[in-house]
Amino acid sequence: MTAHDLPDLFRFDDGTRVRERGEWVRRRAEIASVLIPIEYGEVPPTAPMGGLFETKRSPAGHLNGSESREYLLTIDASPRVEFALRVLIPKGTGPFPVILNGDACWPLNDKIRREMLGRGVILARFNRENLARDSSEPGKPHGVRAAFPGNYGALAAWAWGYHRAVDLLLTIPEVNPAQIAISGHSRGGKTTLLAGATDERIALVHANQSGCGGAGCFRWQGGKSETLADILRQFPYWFAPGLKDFIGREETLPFDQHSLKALIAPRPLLTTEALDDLWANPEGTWQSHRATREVYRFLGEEEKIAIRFRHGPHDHALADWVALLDFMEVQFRGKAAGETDEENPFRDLPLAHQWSAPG
Ligand code: GTR
Repeated sequence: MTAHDLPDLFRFDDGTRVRERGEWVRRRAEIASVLIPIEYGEVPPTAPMGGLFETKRSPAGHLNGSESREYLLTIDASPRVEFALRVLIPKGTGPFPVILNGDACWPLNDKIRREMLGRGVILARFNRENLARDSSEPGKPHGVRAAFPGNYGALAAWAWGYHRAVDLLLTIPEVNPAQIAISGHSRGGKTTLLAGATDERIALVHANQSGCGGAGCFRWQGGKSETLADILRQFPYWFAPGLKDFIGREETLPFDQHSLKALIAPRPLLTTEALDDLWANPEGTWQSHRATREVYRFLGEEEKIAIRFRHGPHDHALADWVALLDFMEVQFRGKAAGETDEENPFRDLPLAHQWSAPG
């Protein structure tokens, strides 16, 4: 690293070190209490489900013999928050593992759906934009922000949506409650990291090309990657308002994105990256992976963290979903891990590709 090392995950705020596994819980709480308010604002409070209505059901025989259901979930708050969850249940005898994905604002092709169903996995999708708009126009408070006013950004509101969707999934008999995985792309991947970091019912977390504010380090920017200044210029409303104070002084942040990932440990965590998607900082994501892996190692669970690279542009592509399904089979079904590609794909890059403090 040229300019600044990543903050030490094993150093308590009082300067002492985490020495035993049992002390990690306390260090984890400390990291969360610093990182979440500065970067995302608080995640809104847990709120009970007010009602659950199954609004549609297509009998088995749909895609790959699956059954499709749509639920309308309402949350008791004032005003009421509501959103739909579409669930595709594979044929066969459950309970099944689940992939929960909040990116229903974006299309998903049937090839990907078939791949999941063929592997015996439930796909549950919701549109996070029904929880908080993806827009910098302040407009009238809507969704979660209207019900729970606070100093948090859209990523926190979307993460809250994941938590409420988990509440719902836990009422569905075909769902294996110990095998709920979440997966999101780009801004949706930033969301899954935060959602997974703040809810231990989530058994496995996947972030695809999540970049700045996701799995990419602020302190390690690969060439042409998005910086804190870039992201806050365009998307300030994703984050807590105080994050802007760190523009140009990223080295003073009391955390980096390895800290967010470490909050998920020792639950399984997969990051997938596209080597041609430079804006999403695959190089800085490799660095956060290396640093977080130390925590998994310390906890004796190194095989629960993985990173996969592919060539190609920014996209939640079939290959990324396949990497997730493979990882789920290893983690949930004890399948032996295949070849891994966890070697530094950037080791031959010139140092000029690495970030140094501005000015
Ligand atoms: C970009 C943004 C990225 C990423 C991406 C996306 O414009 O700068 O941080 O989130 O959008 O969500 O597709």
